[in-house]
Formats: sequence, C-alpha cells, structure tokens
Amino acid sequence: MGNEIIDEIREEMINCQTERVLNLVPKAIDQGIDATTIVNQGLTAGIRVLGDRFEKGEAYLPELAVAAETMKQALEFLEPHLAKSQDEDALGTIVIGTVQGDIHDIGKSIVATMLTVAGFTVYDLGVEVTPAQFVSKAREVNADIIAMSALLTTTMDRMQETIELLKTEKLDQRVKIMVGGAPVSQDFADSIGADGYGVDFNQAVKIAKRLTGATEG
Ligand code: B12
Repeated sequence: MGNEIIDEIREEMINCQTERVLNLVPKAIDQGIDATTIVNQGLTAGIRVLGDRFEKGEAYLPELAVAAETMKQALEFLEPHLAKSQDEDALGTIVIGTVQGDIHDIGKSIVATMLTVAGFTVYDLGVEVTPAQFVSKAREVNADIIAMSALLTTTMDRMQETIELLKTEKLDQRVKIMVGGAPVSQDFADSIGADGYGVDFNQAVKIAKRLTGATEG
C-alpha cells in the first residue's frame, strides 16, 4: 500500500532504467502524488542508493551518468507540476552553477528547479563555471544571490575565489553568496565568508528566502 509507484520509481532509478522511470513519473502525477514527493522519495532516493553503491565499488561511472540524465529529463517533465501558479513578482534573482573543474550537476539542477518553483528568477550557468563567469552574470542580471555547488574537495576552493572576486569588483554588498554540495559544510561556508549554506534543496530555498528578505530569521 501507500506509494508503491514511488518505490518503483526509486528501484528503476537504481537499475538505471531511464525509459521505465520516465513512464512511471507521469503515472505518479496522474495518481495525484505530489511532484516534490516524486523528486525526494523516488528520484533522489534512487540516486543516493546508486551513489552509495558507487562508493563501495558496486556501481560504475556510466551507470551514474545514465541516472543523472534520467534525473534531468524527469525534472524537465516535473517542473510545471512543481510550479504553483502565482502571479507575484519573483522573490529575487539567483545565478547558480557548479564550480570550475567540477561536472557534477544533479544536486545543482534540483536546487535550481526548486528555487524556480519557489518563485525566484534563476539563471543556471551549468557546470565548470569560473569565478569570472559567476560574477559577470551576477552583474549583468543584477542578481541578489550567487549559488555555487561543488562535489569535489579539490574544487571547493573555487567558491572562495568567487567571493574574493566579488569583493574586488565591489559587488559583495549587493550580492549574497550561498553554497552547497556533499563536501561543503556550515564550517566551511563560514570559513570562506559565504552568507548561507544548505544541506539540501529544502534548505537552499529557505536560505535564499532569508537572504533576500522574503522571510524573517
Ligand atoms: C553521480 C556522481 C557522478 C556522476 C555525475 C553526473 C552528473 N551529471 O552530475 C559522474 C559519473 C559523471 C561522476 C564523475 C566524477 N566523480 Co562523482 N560522484 C557522483 C556521486 C555518486 C553522487 C553525486 C550526486 O549526484 N548525488 C545526488 C545529489 C542529489 O546530491 P548532491 O549533489 O549532494 O546535492 C544535494 C545537496 O548537496 C545540496 N546541494 C547541492 N548543490 C548545492 C548548491 C547550493 C547552493 C545549496 C544550498 C545546496 C546544494 O542539495 C542537493 C539536493 O538536495 C558522488 C557520491 C556522493 N556521495 O556525493 C560521487 C563523487 C562526488 N564523485 C567523485 C569523483 C572522484 C568523481 C570523478 C573525479 C571520478 C573520476 N575518477 O573520474 C569524476 C569527476 C569529474 C569532474 N571533473 O567533475 C567523488 C569525490 C571525492 C572527493 N572527495 O572529492 C565522490 C564523493 C565519490 C567517491 N566517494 O569517490 N560522479
């Protein structure tokens, strides 16, 4: 009982069955299941199991690449279902990307989708984004926040470089910095002078709202 179809989505994600996942997701929507639940308990849960297996040497890079692509396509389908129809002005403008040298984009893309759904205007610069690209896009679109994702311990330092460039360009009073990704922690975020850190997409949305003054606290 319960969300059998969610269990199926998770399992097919683990088995890297792209087509089956992409067939099941619309069915889950038809059954009235909340799109956020599908992302959280189906798609993301599956990728996490696969990620654990990868770390134990029980899954391989091509499988993870397939899962990443499946996630991307599923998110594209789900985005209109995630979006609440609201005519309010955007809560603020966010430039997001994965830092230079890093091609992991699953978590970043989920965060970007959820920020969009929450009502922010989001410019997703993709992966391997240099500090200069983050800063120049933020200037161009008059961004409130730069959100950076890093999954490699070797690429986390690019976050600090971006913060420093922002200071050099005298944009640090205007643009807030939010960071995340598996190796990133609150301590690390504090040490580089970031304004916010989020462990997952829920926190990312909360922090973005706090940083733009959309919520108190
Ligand atoms: C999937 C994956 C891949 C896929 C990536 C596909 C893609 N398109 O993204 C592929 C197969 C391509 C890949 C490649 C590599 N990978 Co890899 N990969 C992973 C894996 C298994 C899962 C990552 C993932 O997507 N998780 C699921 C998502 C949903 O979670 P998430 O990214 O953490 O995001 C959530 C939060 O962190 C947060 N968040 C994320 N970003 C942001 C941003 C902000 C602003 C906020 C607030 C929050 C936030 O919210 C997200 C959603 O809730 C991890 C293992 C792990 N434990 O993380 C290894 C891992 C990150 N990879 C690793 C390595 C070493 C590599 C390679 C170097 C391997 C190689 N030998 O070639 C290459 C990297 C090449 C490069 N230059 O980047 C290592 C890193 C080790 C380290 N300490 O640095 C890990 C930890 C695995 C391991 N233990 O060895 N990888």
